[in-house]
Amino acid sequence: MHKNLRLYKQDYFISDINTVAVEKREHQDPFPLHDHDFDELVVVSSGNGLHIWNDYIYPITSGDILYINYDDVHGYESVNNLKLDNILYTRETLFLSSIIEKYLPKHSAKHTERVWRIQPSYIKQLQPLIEQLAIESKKNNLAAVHLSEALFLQFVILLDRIKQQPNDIQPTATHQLDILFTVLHNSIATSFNFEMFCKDHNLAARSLSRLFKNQTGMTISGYLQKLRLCKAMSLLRNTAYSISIISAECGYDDSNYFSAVFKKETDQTPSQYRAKFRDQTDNSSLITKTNMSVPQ
Ligand code: RM4
Ligand code: NI
Repeated sequence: MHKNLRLYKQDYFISDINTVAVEKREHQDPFPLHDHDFDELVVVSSGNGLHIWNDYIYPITSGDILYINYDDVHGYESVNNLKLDNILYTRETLFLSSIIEKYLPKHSAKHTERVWRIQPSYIKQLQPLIEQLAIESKKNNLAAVHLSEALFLQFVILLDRIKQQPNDIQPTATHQLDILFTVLHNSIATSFNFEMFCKDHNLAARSLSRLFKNQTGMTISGYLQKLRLCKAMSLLRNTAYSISIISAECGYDDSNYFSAVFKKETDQTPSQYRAKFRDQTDNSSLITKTNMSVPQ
């Protein structure tokens, strides 16, 4: 295992007794992969960028709320005027832990349950609370620490309430496509059900598929198939994985079906494709299932 950058509480919290801190980023620069010895709530207020989160890459933009666990590895890339606020907290040692915990996603929750997007108008409403918290958390007396936690509690309750609210305002077309692209890119190895996706995100299926077609010239399933084949080609070139492992990594349960699709789309079988590259590559540089993780 290689070591990532690790950020420490002592560099961001005003003293040992503080349990909450605010780090505002008017311009979040690209930031290398890291973990922390504290948890982090990220509120994105404008701009956009790519958020690398463990093995996933998500486009992020205004209204995104992310709950990062201390042991998550994350970072930012391709940022564009990305503005965010980090609320750092030591989940294990909060004085108000028993109440605050009720409003935080579980440590074990999947990423998809630790990120959501709220209307930008809500972000505006939350801003004054972040400002207050920023001021309070810079004091190191016990009352200020308690007050910071009370403000943090207020913050997570409001976020939870916003999340519960029926979201009847349709996100903009760009927003909808953004969410769809993200989910598709994260569905290469798993199944994807468009109807379910639309239901979960409260989106109109017909107009979204039309939008998608206009934007990409492809159907949604055609696009996902392309993503899967690209991934398969990369695995065939760069790894020594068996065809059945590769078909599973690319979301195909049946490797015969995978091979048939591959042949239809590329005019060659997966093994023929691999052999073509194998002639030019030194086999020892290939990744085997045991010596490294799959390159993304
Ligand atoms: C960085 C970046 C990191 C955060 C630190 C405190 O700019 O936002 O994710 O952990 O600040
Ligand atoms: Ni971080």
